Amino acid sequence: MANHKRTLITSALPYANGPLHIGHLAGAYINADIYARFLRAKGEEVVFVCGSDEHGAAITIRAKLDGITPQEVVEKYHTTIKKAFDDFGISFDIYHRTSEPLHHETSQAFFKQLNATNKFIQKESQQYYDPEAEQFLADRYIKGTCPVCGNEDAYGDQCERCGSSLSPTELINPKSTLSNATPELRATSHWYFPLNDYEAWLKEWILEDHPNWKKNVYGQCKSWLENGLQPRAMTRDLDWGVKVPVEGANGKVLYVWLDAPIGYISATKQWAADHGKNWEDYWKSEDSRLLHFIGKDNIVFHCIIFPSLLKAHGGFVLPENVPANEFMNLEGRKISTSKNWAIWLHEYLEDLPGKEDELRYVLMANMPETKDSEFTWKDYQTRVNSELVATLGNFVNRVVVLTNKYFEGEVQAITGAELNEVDNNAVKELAEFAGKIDADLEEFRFRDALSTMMDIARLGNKYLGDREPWQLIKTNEAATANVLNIGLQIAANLAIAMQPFLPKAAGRLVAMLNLSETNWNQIGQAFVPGGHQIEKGGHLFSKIEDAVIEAQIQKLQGSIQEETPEVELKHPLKSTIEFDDFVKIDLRVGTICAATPVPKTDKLLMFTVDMGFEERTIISGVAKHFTPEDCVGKQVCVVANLAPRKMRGVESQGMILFAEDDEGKLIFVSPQAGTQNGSVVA
Ligand code: B3M
Ligand code: ZN
Repeated sequence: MANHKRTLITSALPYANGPLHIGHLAGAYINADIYARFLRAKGEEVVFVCGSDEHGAAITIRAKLDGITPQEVVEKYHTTIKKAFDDFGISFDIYHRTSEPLHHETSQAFFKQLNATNKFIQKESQQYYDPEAEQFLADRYIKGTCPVCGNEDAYGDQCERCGSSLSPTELINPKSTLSNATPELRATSHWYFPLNDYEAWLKEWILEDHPNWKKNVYGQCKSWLENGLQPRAMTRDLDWGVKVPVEGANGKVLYVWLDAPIGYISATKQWAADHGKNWEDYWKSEDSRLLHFIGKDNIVFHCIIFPSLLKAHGGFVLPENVPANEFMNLEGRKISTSKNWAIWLHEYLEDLPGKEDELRYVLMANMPETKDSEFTWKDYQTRVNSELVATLGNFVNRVVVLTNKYFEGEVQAITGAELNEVDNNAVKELAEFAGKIDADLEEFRFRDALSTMMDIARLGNKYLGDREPWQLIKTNEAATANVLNIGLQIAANLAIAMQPFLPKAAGRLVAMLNLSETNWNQIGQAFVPGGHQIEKGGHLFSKIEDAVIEAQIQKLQGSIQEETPEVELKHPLKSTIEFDDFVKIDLRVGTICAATPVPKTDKLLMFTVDMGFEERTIISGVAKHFTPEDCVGKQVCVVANLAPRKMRGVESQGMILFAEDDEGKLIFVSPQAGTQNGSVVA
């Protein structure tokens, strides 16, 4: 591990275009939070920054869907997202936003510097333009078929199914998501960053200097570099975002993936300004270490594009590591916002109030560290009930309750003469935890670290089970005092080790054990002195009942919105009507007994229709399709209760049904031969 004096931790800036779900937490936030809390517990200098990503097509598309302005979108979701992070104890030192003027200034200055030092190429290109919406289309406004995997819903910049990064012109059968029109190519001028010029440097910096990066991250970078890099446009034709700060760039904004990572810098600046610190200590000083926590879909931006931009600019530190996670699936399916297949954090808290740490625990235990992972409600229940309640909570409760019961809550000093081998082994095993969680966390192995933390509880549980102080008290009070002392040392160790993982429960345990000052380096030690007074016991966690889980599973199944396969309809389906509306229509069988052209028009035919119970005069606009002779004698379906309408001075008393095929050809809708006139069609 390189020498460093301070650490800047970043978590991906979530788009402020919707609420957060469990996949977000498991991907880039809980892990970063554990790491930040761990460094703080060790007394290291650390700043943990994040904020809302409020630009880009993600926002404008949401605004269009919701029928509100982009500004309203970001106001709404910035607040929701910030609250969810707070609720789940994600301990950012600052949660900033890219709509802040400080961010606009910072990213514009960055762009200007690159522009002034000729780091861009300005180039005219052909770009997709939506002739109906009359605007150039951002990559995300174009959908089509992925040339790599055939996914029909690929975006202009990326296929979310196979992960390929695309450019809009690679899409097969492109469509504008604004109007569904087929976009056309038009000339526009943009600032390109020649990423290919950084290829050799990137190969050395990543492939040679950072073989320690996680396999999934290193592997993705390697394949990007092997496939060769292309210049990337750093500006966009869009009216929402950071304005391009140079002459002749009207109507253009910075590419969101240029502006968003600079959000880490502006967030640090704001934090420093608020706390009387110098932001450059974190960004421009060699003894500072930069870590980006992200999900796998952001790897290229954080490992290849942003570092190259920082390098081109000069003067900035580069990320020392980018411990990206893979994705978390939910009950056997990919989490999907559009299909509403997700557990939304705000809804979880409404349904399971006070259970923040429980969710943190299950997400950590299943964190998609090296490959995609899975959340299921059954697993949630099992882990909470058997690990948090039956192991951790039960152990703590027994020690605390028994110490109160036998010794009025006072930790008894150890009586050496009464220690046996089981006691000595427990103390020895406890000592082995020193530095163990650290080793896992330093290498971003969060699942292992969590399980090591739980091993402390397992040790405690086993120890109490072996020594049975509730039996021992009947024969040997001094030995019982020792057992409870050792049990309490284990519980006190847990109270410290839990802090990065389960901050709320750790707080409750610290209070229960009446520990005023703890520090990370106490892990492994029996540090609670004889004579120390603890508080009354209580359960750190409570059992999740079957009914709760059943309700969640039902809720999830009931909320999914299946997407109907997209078929191109010449006549798109009309909106749904109720049955009650349908039965208002009175359809009858009739026979056309006379047909004549309506004078002074080449469109209309006038029919006399025998309805069985009466004759009707009906005018139809079908003269271009049929001659009168074609029609006479045909049996047809008639809308018999349509309000009469005057056409060319004649009252039309109903409507004859025709089918129209894709070529626009009309066909009579006729019942089987010999149907009685006047029959009801229903
Ligand atoms: N907002 C993409 C995402 O939420 C983007 C991350 C920006 S990090 C600088 O996946
Ligand atoms: Zn694909």
